[in-house]
Amino acid sequence: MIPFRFIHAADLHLDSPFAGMSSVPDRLREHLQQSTFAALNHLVELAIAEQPDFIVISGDVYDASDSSLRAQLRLREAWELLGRHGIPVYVIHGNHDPLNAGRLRLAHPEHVTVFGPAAESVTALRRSDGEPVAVITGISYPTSAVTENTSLQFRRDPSCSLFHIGLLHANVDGQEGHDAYSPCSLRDLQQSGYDYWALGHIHKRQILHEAPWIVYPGNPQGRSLKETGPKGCYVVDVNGHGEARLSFRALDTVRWQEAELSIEGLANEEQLRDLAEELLEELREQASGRVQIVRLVLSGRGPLHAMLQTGTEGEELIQELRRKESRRLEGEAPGLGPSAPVVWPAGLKVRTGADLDPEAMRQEDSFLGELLRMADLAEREEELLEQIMGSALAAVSEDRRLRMLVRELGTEDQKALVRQAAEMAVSLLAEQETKGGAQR
Ligand SMILES: [Mn+2]
Repeated sequence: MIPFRFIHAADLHLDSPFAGMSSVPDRLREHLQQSTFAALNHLVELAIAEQPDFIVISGDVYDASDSSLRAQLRLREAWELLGRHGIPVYVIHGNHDPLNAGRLRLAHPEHVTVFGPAAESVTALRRSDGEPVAVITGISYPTSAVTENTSLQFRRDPSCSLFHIGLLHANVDGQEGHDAYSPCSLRDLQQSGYDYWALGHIHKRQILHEAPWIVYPGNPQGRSLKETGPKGCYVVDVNGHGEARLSFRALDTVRWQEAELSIEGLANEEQLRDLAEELLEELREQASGRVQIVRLVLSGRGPLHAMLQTGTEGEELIQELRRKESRRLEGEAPGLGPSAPVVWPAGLKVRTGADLDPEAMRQEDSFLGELLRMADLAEREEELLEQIMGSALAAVSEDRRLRMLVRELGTEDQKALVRQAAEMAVSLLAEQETKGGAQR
């Protein structure tokens, strides 16, 4: 085999609207709305710097099937720039940008290969000498919902010794939180004989298997607090033995993240606000030019827990932090670049506990002790978890839509709910006990 290099990206979702961000200042919103295009530019810059033999993009290039003219023009600009540098691109379409979409069809330049609705294969060449280095097979979504296992169409020609790359937009092993399109199993992919499955669809970066490589690069730009952490693509180097080495490269200009803050030892709201401000400043120092959108996660046990249960205190804290950040933003020169890395407090999650000693309570031969032990058990035994969820939600089970919503909850979500319910019950009941005791 001949060594070569390629870049694997997916789910660009160009021109995502960021519709849910009504509370952010206009300048920040504009920056957000440009962020999917900025990630595309970073991808092109990376390719020009790294000189891969080709790029593969595994679906959902556009966010919407009626993709804007703006998105199409920006994509064409990117294609042209790559073309000028002699870098070919191989693309499939996914559920967000299927082939039957009513969008304007700008013709693709010759160095961009777009795969059709049935699996087809092409041979990729090394740019330096035109030697064949890889077989690339791809398949695009003809419509927005593909429910058959299209991975079965990928068949390796056993007489061909070239490195085989499969481009597929699919949900492998039914991952939660994404439509079960093009459903297939890890086993299907392993048994196909392909060396590298360049997947798209799931936005969380993950390497499901090595050699054969089964890889989701994730989307190159996070779009909500559900898509946290560094986002980018993989640069893949294949050596003369057909062994691949992957290197992740961040492409995002806006980073979504959660930041944890413990209320332990805090006596009042002022202390909490001061600590939250300190945390945001720490994040600002680590920004390296990126805008950060942050959800504070309050954790730990302390006297502030009860106050945070009403919801209003937490909301006021966030409003206060936002006011401060907005003022800072207005005072800055235009542009949200390296000189003024914005850290926007987007939300608050309260995971705190009452100022109790649950460890001691767990040992108690009391109702509260029993309650805590049962919640612990539900974390380990799914049968008990189901039973608790079933009886707690019996009242709403008559409603079909509510029933469906409940069914969509993953096991982890259910465990978190039971944990939260136990915590709430214990702190309310413990409070009652204290009050009762005082009266007596
Ligand atoms: Mn997608």
